[in-house]
Amino acid sequence: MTIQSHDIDLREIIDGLRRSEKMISPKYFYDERGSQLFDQITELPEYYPTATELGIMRENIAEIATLIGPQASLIELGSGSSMKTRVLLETLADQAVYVPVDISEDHLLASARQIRAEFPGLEVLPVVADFTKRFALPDPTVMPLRNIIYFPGSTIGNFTNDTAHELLKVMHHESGENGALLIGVDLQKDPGIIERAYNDSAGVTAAFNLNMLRHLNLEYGSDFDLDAWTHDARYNESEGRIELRLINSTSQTVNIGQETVVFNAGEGILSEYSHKYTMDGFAAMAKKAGFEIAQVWLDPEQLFSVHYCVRS
Ligand code: AVJ
Repeated sequence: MTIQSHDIDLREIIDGLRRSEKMISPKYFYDERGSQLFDQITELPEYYPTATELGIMRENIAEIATLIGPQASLIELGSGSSMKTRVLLETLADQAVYVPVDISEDHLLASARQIRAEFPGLEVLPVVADFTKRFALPDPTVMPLRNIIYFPGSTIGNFTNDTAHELLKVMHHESGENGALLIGVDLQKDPGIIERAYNDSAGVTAAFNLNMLRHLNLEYGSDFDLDAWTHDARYNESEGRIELRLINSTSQTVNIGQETVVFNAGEGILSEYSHKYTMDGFAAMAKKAGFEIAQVWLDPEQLFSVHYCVRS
């Protein structure tokens, strides 16, 4: 990380803590330990999204590969450990380039190295970037025929309507002339199923949430008293989203950068939204950003959806 982007992040964090409801962006979950904890979340029995999406991909992979076609550049936003991508890369025989984009550098480079070893003919060009802001695409040695933006995991759910729209517009731009978007979208369902997915019995999601403060202490020199915070996750039915918070049990003053932030006992920090969509709701959002849903695949229980969107 450059000194400059570090300072910009610090400013963003402090600004979030100055709001009437204190908040920190979920992107600060993902240091090395946070990325590992997230990988553990994806293996929890209660966390249905990953296994369900993987099942949808496996079930429909031939059709997906046909839609993508040969010699494409697959640009994955928030690639993490690139688990779901393997299913794609194994089937896309004549694939030109894979561009994994992630904010967690060590994790990204390690999984890029692994993908390179597993797919020797594939050009792998990792980009360390915060994909919520515009970033430059790398230059591949052979010009791909088209760009496919891959955004699995329902990471879109982290964003409120306005910012999700902005992000979809960036993807629209980056997909280029005859490009497309392949996106995983978690669906609205029985709130009990959703709440259990974010309150797992092994406590991994709690550790993941709390790791954010540990990350801030290490990387941005804050002094959150880590023992004083607990994990809270509840489904907001009217907004159709899970809300993760860190709740403070004591009152404490936290130093961060050159500033101090006061927390009352019981006060929370909003750390994540995870929006769940209806099919129509997502289609409307995609349409506003210039995408048309050309194909959609679901699991039998209709927990999760994968959409193939083309430019309208
Ligand atoms: C990576 C944003 C899709 O919202 O389900 C999992 C993150 N947070 N458990 C999600 C997450 C807590 C996850 N996304």
